Amino acid sequence: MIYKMQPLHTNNPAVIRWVGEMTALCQPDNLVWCDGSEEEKKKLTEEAVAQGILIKLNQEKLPGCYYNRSKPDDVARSEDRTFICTASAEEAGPTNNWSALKEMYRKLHALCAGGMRGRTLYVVPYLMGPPGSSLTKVGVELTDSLYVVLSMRIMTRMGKVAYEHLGDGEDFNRGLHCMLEADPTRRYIAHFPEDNAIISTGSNYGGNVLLGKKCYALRLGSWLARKQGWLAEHMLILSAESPEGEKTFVTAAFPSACGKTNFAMMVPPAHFAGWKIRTVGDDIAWMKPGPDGRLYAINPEAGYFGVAPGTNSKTNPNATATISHDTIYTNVALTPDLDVWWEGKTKEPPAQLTDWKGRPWTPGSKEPAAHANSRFAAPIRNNPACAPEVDDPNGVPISAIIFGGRRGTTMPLVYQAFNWIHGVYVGATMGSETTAAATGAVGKVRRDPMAMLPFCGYNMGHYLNHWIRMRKKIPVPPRIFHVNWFRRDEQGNFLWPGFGENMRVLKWIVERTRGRADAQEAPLGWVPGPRDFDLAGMKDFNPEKLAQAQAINMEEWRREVLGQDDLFFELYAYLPKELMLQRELLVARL
Ligand code: OXD
Ligand code: MN
Repeated sequence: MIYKMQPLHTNNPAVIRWVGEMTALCQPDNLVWCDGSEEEKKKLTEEAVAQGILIKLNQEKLPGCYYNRSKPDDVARSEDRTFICTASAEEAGPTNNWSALKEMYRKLHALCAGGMRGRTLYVVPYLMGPPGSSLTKVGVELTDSLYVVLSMRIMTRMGKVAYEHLGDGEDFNRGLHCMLEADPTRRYIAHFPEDNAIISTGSNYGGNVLLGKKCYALRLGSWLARKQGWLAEHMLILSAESPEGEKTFVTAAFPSACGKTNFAMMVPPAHFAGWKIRTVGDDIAWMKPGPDGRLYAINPEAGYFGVAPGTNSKTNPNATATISHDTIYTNVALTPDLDVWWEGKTKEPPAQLTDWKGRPWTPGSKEPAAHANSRFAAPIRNNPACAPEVDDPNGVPISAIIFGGRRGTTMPLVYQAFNWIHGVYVGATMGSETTAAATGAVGKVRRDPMAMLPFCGYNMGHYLNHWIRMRKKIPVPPRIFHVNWFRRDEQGNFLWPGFGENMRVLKWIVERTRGRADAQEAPLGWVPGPRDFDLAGMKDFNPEKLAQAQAINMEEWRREVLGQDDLFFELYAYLPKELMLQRELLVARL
């Protein structure tokens, strides 16, 4: 096939050679080299609308916004189809699906052979991280999905900037996405860490196909981080500025769809006048020790790929503003005048909608109007609370790392680990109820070490060892905390109001890192005493309720420690002995 002559935007021989090989394999009818320009965005958006891939939303209400409806069986990450492909199964470890490298290449090359006939292959160069940072990495994604091209343009720094960073080097991620009609029987999300390569087939869902995000920044990122002595984590990054102008940077690891975006964009209640919370990132942190011995973090992404349901001007006003323009929505519901709606957007649903499957919907309909994992992709700069540091190549110094899951019982609102090693144990044993972000059962507690279970690109036991070893590389380590916004009383009501009120927890954390807040020693770690936690101005809350939210129930903790057994058993051969000791110490304290 001879492709129409067009600008390649790069002379990099390795890129040109690889694109040539993949083109020969997939045999698209057309080849388009993307440059990331505004004109290109306009042209590709028009094409996506003409082809029915995107629907243009009401431009008066939602300027620059478009809508995509996916196939109903392609709505979430497919963890059971996600593979780490290495020479030995041990490298992938017991918590990952493993495939022998050669075997998976053979299988996927056979699936992709001629897989783009009649279609266009887009070459999408992108940066993960701000230009000029030593952590920043280059990727090139080849995809036959216009939805992916336009979403990558939001989620990464896409275009010529990536080729400029790469120069004539060969160190870039080779990502091939062959959509194959989003056919679940041909769905594979395969990672080849030794080759810094990804092949994703048979899906068009963001988490499976926006290859810079989960695949590169987390799975391959974590592999590289271990080799090179840094951390690639499933964490938001926020800045908390006090009324005196003192900024404290914090990261937090919560599993998918457990409120990272809400926490990263939090608006403090009136009582905290003068405090400013700004977002550096809402999903991924790359962190490296800096010259002053502290841990510095960058957000490798340039956009938010957030869960729509539950988002409204009360739960997350900054997200509401962020997604009011230049956003791609997926699988939400549509109003007759082409506005968007999802469960929890307004108290009363509109009288008439088109649901995420394209069917007429009314409030009497049995199924939700929007899919539980319906999403928005919006540029990071849309956020009115975007931190000015997002483009700082040096990153931001981290004072606290917070772990947290979605737990209806057992876990108190907040506690602080005694030290780094204890904090690694707290993160490693994190449990959370599963959500709609991945296909499978929802609401089942699973162990999710550091919220990385689906995203660790190598042996989880080695990953926990890496965390333990990092202590020696960080002379001034962040303090480590655990939070749980989701604990319920016996009637099933949430014990803690959450959202903006989480500022109270954050303030205690900030003050702890600054050595200004007191704490009491408890079996789990340090906890705030009644005078150390600011409850002023709270309606329907009092110290008794706080005590209930903080309570340690021995029966629940017995089950909790036993519940850690599954993970410890699975990882036994690789588990750092420090974690076994921490477990013994916890049992002794309980
Ligand atoms: C995400 C996820 O999309 O964790 O961020 O699933
Ligand atoms: Mn995530």
